[in-house]
Amino acid sequence: MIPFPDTDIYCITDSRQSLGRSNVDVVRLMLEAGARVIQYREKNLKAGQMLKECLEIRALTMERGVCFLVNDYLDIALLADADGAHIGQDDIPLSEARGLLGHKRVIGVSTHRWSEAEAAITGGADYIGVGPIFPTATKTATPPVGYAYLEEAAAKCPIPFVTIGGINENTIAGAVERGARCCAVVSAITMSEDIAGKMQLLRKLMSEARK
Ligand code: TZP
Ligand code: MG
Repeated sequence: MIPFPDTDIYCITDSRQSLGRSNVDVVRLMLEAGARVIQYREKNLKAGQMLKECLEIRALTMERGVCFLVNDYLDIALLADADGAHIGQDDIPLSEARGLLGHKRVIGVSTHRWSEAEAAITGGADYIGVGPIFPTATKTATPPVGYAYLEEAAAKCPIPFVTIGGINENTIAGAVERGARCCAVVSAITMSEDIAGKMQLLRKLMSEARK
């Protein structure tokens, strides 16, 4: 199993926002651009199609030693032999997910406030998502939580955390200045015609904001 990496950008798929490209094609571009973690997040396709894509993505990520996580679908994560899964507050609970996935696989949990982070940390999550920080066009049930929770997580979180929600070239420096170390990005990358160029720009803005 490939462990959760220490990295700057956490790439997430979304076939509805990929300029007509398949998730597999988008992931190929993310990998060519140096992504170290990929989350397959899909709200549109049927399970059979999702599994097919995940098997292809597993092969591509395995070749490069890239951590591959599946959002929501623990069955697909297991069937595709992904490195783990990502769950939200309304998904299969962490304890049950851990029972199914075991301790060798990564489990990440979305959180929107510190009390949820504490529960995920106590429950043995490998990392947490922190957000949505900014408004986002990507489908999510939760309104933006703003900088306060990011700053709290940056100060207190003892496990890796991933900052998410409306992260793009205009917002990423502000997030890093408030303590974001790894940023999860959907549309700014999936909607880009030049995924490598966009990832390079986001990385440069992050490293400049860290100075
Ligand atoms: N969880 C919190 S915000 C979000 C998810 C999945 C969507 C982030 O998408 P984008 O396009 O990077 O704002
Ligand atoms: Mg979910």
